[in-house]
Amino acid sequence: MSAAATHLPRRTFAIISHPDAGKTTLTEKFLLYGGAVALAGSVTARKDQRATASDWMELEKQRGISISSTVLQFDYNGYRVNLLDTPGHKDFSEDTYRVLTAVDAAVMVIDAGKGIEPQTRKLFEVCRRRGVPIFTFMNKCDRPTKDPIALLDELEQVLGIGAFPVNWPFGNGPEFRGVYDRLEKRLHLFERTKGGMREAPVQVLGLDDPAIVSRLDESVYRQGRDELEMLEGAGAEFDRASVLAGQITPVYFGSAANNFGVQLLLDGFLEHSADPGPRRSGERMVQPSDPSFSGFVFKIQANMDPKHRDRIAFIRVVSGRFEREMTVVHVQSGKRIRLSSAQKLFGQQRETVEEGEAGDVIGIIGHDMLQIGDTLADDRSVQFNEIPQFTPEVFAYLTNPQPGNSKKYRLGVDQLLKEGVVQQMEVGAGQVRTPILAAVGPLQFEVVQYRLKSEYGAESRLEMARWRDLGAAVRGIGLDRRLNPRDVTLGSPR
Ligand SMILES: Nc1nc2c(ncn2[C@@H]2O[C@H](COP(=O)(O)OP(=O)(O)OP(=O)(O)O)[C@@H](O)[C@H]2O)c(=O)[nH]1
Ligand SMILES: [Mg+2]
Repeated sequence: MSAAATHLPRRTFAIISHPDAGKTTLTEKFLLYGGAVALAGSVTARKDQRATASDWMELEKQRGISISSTVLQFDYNGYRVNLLDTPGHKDFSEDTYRVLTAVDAAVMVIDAGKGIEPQTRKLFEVCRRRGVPIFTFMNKCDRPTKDPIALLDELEQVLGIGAFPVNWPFGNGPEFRGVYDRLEKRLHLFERTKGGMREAPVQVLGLDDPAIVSRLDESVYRQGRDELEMLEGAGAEFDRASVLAGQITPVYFGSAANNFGVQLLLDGFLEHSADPGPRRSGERMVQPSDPSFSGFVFKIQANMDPKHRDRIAFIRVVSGRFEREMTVVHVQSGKRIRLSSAQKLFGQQRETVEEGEAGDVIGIIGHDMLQIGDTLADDRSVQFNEIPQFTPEVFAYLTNPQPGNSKKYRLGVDQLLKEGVVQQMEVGAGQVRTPILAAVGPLQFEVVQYRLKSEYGAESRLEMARWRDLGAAVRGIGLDRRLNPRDVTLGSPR
């Protein structure tokens, strides 16, 4: 890595939304435009057969949904981008919420045919509470959408955030031809490519260019112009300070699958979003410019690479410089540890990273004591407390049906608990304490069982705990329906 490259400004952001709005597809297209992949994953392939850089887990490929967030780092246009694709399904929202602690901005993807869906709304609220600026991508404009003006109204009415359309769609659904960039005052007309695997050819014109006639239906052109006039009449100016304060969301229209509007979004986002921000440690804010190194673990994932059965702790660097081989304090244990095996991540792929700075996400291998939420720092008085904890809503007993296989079973369960795939609690009183798995949603249990089998070769049997049974068990320690993880002995993964 050259010295110049290490001084690239950083952008660290998550892509969030309700399931299926197109986060992974958009991620893949960012990578395509960012020059990080040569061909975008098989977007037109059947859902169960696709191959994207971010949905690398076997179960994700099979189901066509994202289960676990993924980190992708690449350089583009003078920036070092740390991009985190998150799962939309609410059962995996714990993972998504943890990722939101590690980013400085979010791109919220909305299916323009559906408008704001429940999970998008929840994630938006989390971002707002954290003061994270939000950029909006109205996706799937290649299919019939809601009226664009109504979509802006929805942002304002449902989410209570001001909306500034940075670009504006020309044509709707099959007639969708392009977008007008209101800041640059240029119309971008796109052409579809087969499967959207390559960048879409684009023609950029002024709004009065006579060449438009040959490319656009008169009615599409008229309508676009009328709507633009109306927007200009409303008189709002683009104000970056309001964007960074989370009061206004810049809105971009497009179609991730067809690569329409993707580059405008990426370029606009990088230009208008914020540099890495500070994080709180007790009473003080640790600034990115602070020379001493600090960071925290926001995610742990094992077995990402079947060739190396190891676990990676994902760290967000908050301040100072990271250098390979550096020794830092693991604040929770007070021990000094050497960060020799540090990796830069690109989905499932990784390569050794020599240095990093505030905003970067780095993978650390081989320190089993690291847990989600832990702080690594030069200064042992720094301690971040970023990671939210969820109140579980579903509970299950997990048992090993193959006593001869208990070593693999135990190893797998321990690891998945450390990753926070589910939580473990103990219910009951005195001598009779039974471990029970607790999760936000039942799909988390499915992931546990699937991963136990595929990554550890361990069968398992799961039995959902009914509230009635659980009630009897938890009454012993004085709990009721409002069972809260803090009130229950957490099976220590350490
Ligand atoms: N028509 C159309 N389909 C799209 C577009 N973008 C994505 N899709 C499709 O929408 C489906 C869901 O896309 P994903 O990218 O997996 O959605 P996601 O938001 O990552 O979903 P989860 O991670 O499971 O929450 C896929 O079948 C995509 O091909 C688009 O611009 N137009
Ligand atoms: Mg996804």
